[in-house]
Amino acid sequence: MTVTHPGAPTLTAALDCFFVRPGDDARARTTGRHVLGRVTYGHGGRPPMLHDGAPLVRIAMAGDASERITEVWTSDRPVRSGREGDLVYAEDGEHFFCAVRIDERGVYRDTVRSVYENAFTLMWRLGYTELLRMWNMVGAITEANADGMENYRDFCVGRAEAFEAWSDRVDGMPAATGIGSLRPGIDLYFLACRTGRARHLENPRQTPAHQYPTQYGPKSPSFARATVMDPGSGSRSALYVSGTASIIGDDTVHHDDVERQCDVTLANIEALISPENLRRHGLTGGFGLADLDCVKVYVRDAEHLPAVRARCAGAFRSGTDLAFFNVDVCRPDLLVEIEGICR
Ligand code: 3EB
Repeated sequence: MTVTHPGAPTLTAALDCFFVRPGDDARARTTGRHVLGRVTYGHGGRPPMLHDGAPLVRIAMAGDASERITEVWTSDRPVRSGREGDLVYAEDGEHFFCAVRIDERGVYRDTVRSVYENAFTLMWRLGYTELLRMWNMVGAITEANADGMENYRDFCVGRAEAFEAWSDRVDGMPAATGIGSLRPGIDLYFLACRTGRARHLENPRQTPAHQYPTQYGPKSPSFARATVMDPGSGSRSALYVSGTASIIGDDTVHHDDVERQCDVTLANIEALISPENLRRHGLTGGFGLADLDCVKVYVRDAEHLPAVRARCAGAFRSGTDLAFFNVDVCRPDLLVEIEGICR
């Protein structure tokens, strides 16, 4: 969905994202730009900190079979960064990046609720009232907490309570990822923007996650299937695709068949980003799988990685920034989950 403004020069989007691998020269990609945040999907997980004037988030996502990447968010505007309690953040006047870690505990719900509410309070106070994209990495995601509830369901309760408490101010739930990590505790980071620029999309093939029946947990997951950020004048729009899995309606389909789960996941993304679906939401334009970039692929079982890599190689444009992680997915029967950004 390249939105063109007649006569305007073609500018890159104000907000940009790319992956850096060990040995890559990141400086070439940041020349003339300002870093809003760095997220290392690496071996050691640590609380977020300020590094080189920007938040640095380190999440334990790289096991033997995963790549170690750093996701770098840059802006064409100067960035101001800071800390507020446990929150580490940066802003460029249009976009807000924020990260926080929740240490391991027996039950997460109350802490998740207060961390989310603290984050909403901060972004709101700084004038960033619209959520764009959220990532939640949950350690031991399908294991039981101290009450015997799955950690993911426990997390979903606290998150839903925060969204309920803020429903008069936070307008809709954004695109998100909820995925396993390799270390106990929850790492989360998110992007927000100024009012009036975000539109949240649902997928006609899938029940909205916030309407899942209670068989999946006492509170349904608080996220949309995608969020479109309206371009500033002369910029390209971006569509943020949530973590997407082999779910039709609210059912996991093709238990124990990773290739078919991959195909359903890709078909779900294709339907979500299609011109038809954007039209359904009153938007023009649309995308295909070849437009997806900054793709992250989460695979539960290491032995499935070759098959998933092969399927993805056939689906995405060569040259797509693509990273694979060997981590648990939020339902035990989901073998793969894929996210990305269209622009
Ligand atoms: C699903 O569609 C798969 O809890 O934030 C995907 C994306 C999933 C985000 C979240 C969960 C989340 O329900 C799981």
